Amino acid sequence: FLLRLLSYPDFIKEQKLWTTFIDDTPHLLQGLQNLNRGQKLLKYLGDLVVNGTRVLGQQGLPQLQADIILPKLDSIPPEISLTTSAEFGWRNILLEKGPEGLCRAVRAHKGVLIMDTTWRDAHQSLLATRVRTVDLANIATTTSHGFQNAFALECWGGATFDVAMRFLWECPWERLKTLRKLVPNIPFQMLLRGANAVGYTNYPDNVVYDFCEKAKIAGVDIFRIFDSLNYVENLKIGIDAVKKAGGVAEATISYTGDITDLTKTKYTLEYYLDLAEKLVKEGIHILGIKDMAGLLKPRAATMLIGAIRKRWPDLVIHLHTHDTAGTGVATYLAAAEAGVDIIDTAIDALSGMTSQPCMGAVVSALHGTPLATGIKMKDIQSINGYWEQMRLLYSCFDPGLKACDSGVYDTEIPGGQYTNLMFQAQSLGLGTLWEDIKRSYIEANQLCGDIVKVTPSSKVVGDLAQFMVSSKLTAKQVEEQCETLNFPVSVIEYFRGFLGEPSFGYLEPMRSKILKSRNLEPIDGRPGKNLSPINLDEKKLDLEEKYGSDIFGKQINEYDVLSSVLYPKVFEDFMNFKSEYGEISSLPTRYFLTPLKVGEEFTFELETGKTLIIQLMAVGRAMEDSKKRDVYFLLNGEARVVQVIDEE
Ligand code: 3PY
Ligand code: ZN
Repeated sequence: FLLRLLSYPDFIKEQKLWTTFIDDTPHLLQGLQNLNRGQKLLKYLGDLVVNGTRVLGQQGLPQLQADIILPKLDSIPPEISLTTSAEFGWRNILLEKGPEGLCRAVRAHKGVLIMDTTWRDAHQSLLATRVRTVDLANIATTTSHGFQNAFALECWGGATFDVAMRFLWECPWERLKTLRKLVPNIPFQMLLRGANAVGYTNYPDNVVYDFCEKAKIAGVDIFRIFDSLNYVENLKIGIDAVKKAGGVAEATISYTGDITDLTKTKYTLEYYLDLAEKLVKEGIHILGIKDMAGLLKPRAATMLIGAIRKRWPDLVIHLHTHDTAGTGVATYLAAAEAGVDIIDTAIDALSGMTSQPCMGAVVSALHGTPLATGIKMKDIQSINGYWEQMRLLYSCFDPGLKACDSGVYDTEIPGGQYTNLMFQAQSLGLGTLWEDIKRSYIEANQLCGDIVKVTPSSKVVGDLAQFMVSSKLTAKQVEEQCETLNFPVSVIEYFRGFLGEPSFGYLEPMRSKILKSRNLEPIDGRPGKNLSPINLDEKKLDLEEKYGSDIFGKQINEYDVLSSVLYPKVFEDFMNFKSEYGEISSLPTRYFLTPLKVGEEFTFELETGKTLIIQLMAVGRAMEDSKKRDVYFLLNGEARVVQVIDEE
């Protein structure tokens, strides 16, 4: 290829500058880029063959080892569903009338609206957040048609941001931009952890503002803003940042406890109404109720939604729950009767238990009533056919939860964390460990002051629970020995005040003892107000210097700057991965997770119009001195070899 390039007449005769040459001959540059990408991709596949599965946490291989069948929708001609996106949807109303106009239209709408969480929370809660962009993009156009009456698709934020880079080696921003192009008609919603953005700790305010601005530009319409302690000062920053970015601000109450239990005196109906009042005062567009652990029983939904609706007749109310105990559908039906506007469901194959309630169940339960959702059961079934395959494709990240767990009313473990903790307990192989962790989680929550548990405060409680189990400590012992115990960092940071203020304060004298014995000053008030702004322009220059440019252009853009600020180490590892293996996000998941067998061949589209046919030919022996192995492929009929270090 290089010989061909050098013999190119313009390059030789006119001694063109490389840059003009690139502009004038993009086809040649494309060829070079493909050559480079192809070789790096083979390196990834070779590595998989020699060293086995690469994605951390992968247990075994995908159960689905066949080509994916894309569904057809009865409602539209088959050729359209895969090529052209739908045009009509709630996003048109948003673009035309702005956030306030959207909210007015929602309130005027008779039925209950559905947000589909399949692309974010459902796979975060069931499949360790491992669903890749390529598998979302493949169903995106069809979804734009099938769910065009949906209020929104939740597709970004929460854990998807760091997991994309950390485990899938893909850029979260590119995911958002890709999906946005394919779904122009349905609003996109993201989960924003308030002053923690999409991280696990508070960031300087300017980072939160810049993050929201970029997220809006890249494609987010609606931002669900929550704070892991329901700390209003933190929530305010998120609300302001979203509004300044021009997004729809859905400020959120995180629900814990049980308002129907009158013996519980902390998280009462009054507590939630008071919080809602404070949020409404901030000029929010939508009020979210985030029941991250699935604790909102049907009667509680009637009480809470009923009271909010009565006090704020014009306010759009959006309810989110998890189905861990199995009461999710009943809760939604009660909420619908009480005046909720929007409810979150997941496509059937990725619903239930720690995920959202089943879309088909909710849609059919409301069908034929004045509260009908506008989504057709047939379309749900068609799109579900795709997700049934995905459930098998990602089986190696599925902890295989078999049943509901009404014990969640005591443990209060959020859906996403539940499967994570269970998966960890399973991989350590100790039979009773899971029970021990659940018991300690309840105690750890009390030690933290009986707090709202949602990322990142849930991580604090989970870390403390795991610490108690591994150190064989009771709550009493933790309290007694708190001055000397080697607590996880997250626990110390929480007690210092790094996350903000818990609604009912800390457990005393434990907090004071922890800080005093370690000579730590408490942080009062909103942590972000003490953090110096990060100079993002300077940061960009630093990164540009570090990663430079290749002949195809700069390696760093302004989105990468945020990725690096939020997750410095994860971003660095991601960039290192890319420099070794290239951009592999279009590689089909089956081959991303399964090593090829000798002789096996597959075909895929690297990018539009560029098809690769790859066959594994042979694997050489490890060289004695370097442990390297040659791995031989055919790439579009040409022999290629890559060298891989055998890490065995
Ligand atoms: C997240 O923050 O990722 C959550 O899903 C919280 O529920
Ligand atoms: Zn959730």
